[in-house]
Amino acid sequence: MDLPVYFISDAHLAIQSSEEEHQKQQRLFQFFHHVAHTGGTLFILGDLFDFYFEYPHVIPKMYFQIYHELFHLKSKGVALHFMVGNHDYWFQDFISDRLFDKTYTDNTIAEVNGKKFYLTHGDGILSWDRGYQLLKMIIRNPVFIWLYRWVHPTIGYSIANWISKKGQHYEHSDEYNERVLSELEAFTKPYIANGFDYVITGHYHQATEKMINGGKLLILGDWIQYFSYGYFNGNDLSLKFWETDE
Ligand SMILES: [Mn+2]
Repeated sequence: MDLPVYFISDAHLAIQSSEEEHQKQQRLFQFFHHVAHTGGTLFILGDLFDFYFEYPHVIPKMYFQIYHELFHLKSKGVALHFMVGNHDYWFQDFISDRLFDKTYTDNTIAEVNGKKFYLTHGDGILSWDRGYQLLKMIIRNPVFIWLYRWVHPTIGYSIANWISKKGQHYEHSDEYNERVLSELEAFTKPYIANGFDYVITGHYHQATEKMINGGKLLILGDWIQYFSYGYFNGNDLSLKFWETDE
């Protein structure tokens, strides 16, 4: 991977447009322009889209601008890596062959400049979240996906929009964040003990970096409330926050 490497996750770009959504996307695109300027690699660790479902001949049109911005980044020579999350798992070849240089459907390891990374979107890690682990099996099930693909897109997207409006609030209490952090620390320790330098995860909508036994756990935050990103310059990995005037 070319240096520097930028890591982001959880932009949850919305199906429906709104002024708030427009502001959020403008901020993300400013960051992209910065990345285009420095060059390197952009690694998106999942949930770029709040809902993405691609069909053999059809892609969702509401994300036109992000396709455009990503394609621009790519044309500037920035390498684009995308690990799909629990909101954008249902891609096809537009994502994997046209837009991104590399797409990952599962956790992966990477070695950059002699440093070892363990990369995960992060869903399904929490020990108390058995219900989610069952849901993850269903939404990744090929038969379920095959069936959903035969539902008319207008209906398919209405269902997704309904679910997305019902649920999802991403601001968590300090107490909840502490509980998540201690689980993720326990998850990270064996990797550090086995020679990894860094574990990076998204999904939890908290922006935290923590040294663990000489390695580091980085929880990426999001592009809804934190506008945070991981930055690896070849020697060190750090958590940064995008300021609009950068
Ligand atoms: Mn997620």
